[in-house]
Amino acid sequence: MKIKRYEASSMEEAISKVKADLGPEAIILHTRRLHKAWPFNMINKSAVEITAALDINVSQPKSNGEADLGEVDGETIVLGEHFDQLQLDIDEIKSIVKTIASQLTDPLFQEVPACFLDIYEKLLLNKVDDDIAKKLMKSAQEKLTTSQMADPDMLQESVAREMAQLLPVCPPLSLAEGERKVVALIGPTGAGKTTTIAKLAARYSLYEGRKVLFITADTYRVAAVEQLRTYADIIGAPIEIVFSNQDVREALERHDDKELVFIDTAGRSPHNDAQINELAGLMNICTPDEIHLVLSVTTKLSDQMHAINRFSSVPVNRLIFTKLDETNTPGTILNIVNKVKVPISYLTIGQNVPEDISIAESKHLANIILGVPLDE
Ligand SMILES: Nc1nc2c(ncn2[C@@H]2O[C@H](COP(=O)(O)OP(=O)(O)OP(=O)(O)O)[C@@H](O)[C@H]2O)c(=O)[nH]1
Ligand SMILES: [Mg+2]
Repeated sequence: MKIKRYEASSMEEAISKVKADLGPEAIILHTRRLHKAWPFNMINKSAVEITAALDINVSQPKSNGEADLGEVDGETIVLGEHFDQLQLDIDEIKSIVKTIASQLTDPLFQEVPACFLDIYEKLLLNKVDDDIAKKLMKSAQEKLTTSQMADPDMLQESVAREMAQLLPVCPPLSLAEGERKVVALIGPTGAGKTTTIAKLAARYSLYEGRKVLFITADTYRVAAVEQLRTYADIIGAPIEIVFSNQDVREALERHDDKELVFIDTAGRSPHNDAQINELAGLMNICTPDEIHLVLSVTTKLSDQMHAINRFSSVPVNRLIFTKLDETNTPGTILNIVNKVKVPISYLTIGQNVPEDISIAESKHLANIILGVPLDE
């Protein structure tokens, strides 16, 4: 086998050279483009290289029993080197094909179209359940045209719309003329019950001129009563401290002119059955129109779920998520409401009373979960 390499400025010219030199029986083994830099890289010139072979059995049979050698530009090289290079190229191609094939068969690429990968990653980072995230991508994709899918804003908007449908919310507290509403906030210790009551009461009292009453059943800590009393004084609303069920009945009767009664309860440990039973008893006496379970999003998902299960002996009909300003993982909200189907009433986003509270709105919350900054 005789092997030679040819360089020319074009493929046609290189092939002519091969033909002229090795004749029409020559076999082309390899072609490649060369980019030759001229001195000082002033000009880039492209050229073509052909490696061609001629079976010497055809033209000039070898009879001296030498090893199978080839000749390139006058040099003699071992033919095996070419096969080694060929083998390396084949291995590289095989590995590329394998990567593509594995991507095509990877369930992720089947469930999450490539254009959604950024959003998908963000959702997982924000702790949205993998199953829910994939479901969202799928339903968003079904509603988009191919050209819409090329637009990142459109993708985000579409996922936000789909997510909003999974986020049940309820209208804010409202009062018809002459109506009275009793609203209780319950939940684990330190979730933000008292602060949230202060925010709500301040808004309805100061902005809407509603007559507000505070009742606190949190008599376990002196500081707890003082905390609520401070807010009551600022708002100019009365506060009743109740120690027994009888106290609750009397307080409600005494203040039958109040339009909005906010009942603050002591933080209860979801692990303490006696505390939960006592709370359920209190709710039986007050029969609130609304019972909001207050959960801090800074608490880990499993603890939030545990609290929801334990507080379910109380007829909770609203969820308030607090401390959204302190979390990077708001996706847990979506996971929770996807399981418990209780609507969200309010979100709180800071310690300031009364500013840092907002009425839960599905699309706005979806944007928060998607990582769109709060003030957008
Ligand atoms: N960053 C932040 N802090 C909040 C928010 N809501 C409440 N807090 C803070 O959380 C802490 C506990 O709030 P509280 O309102 O006393 O909570 P609680 O549920 O009444 O607590 P207990 O009565 O002890 O069960 C306080 O320091 C509040 O200022 C919020 O939305 N964001
Ligand atoms: Mg409190």
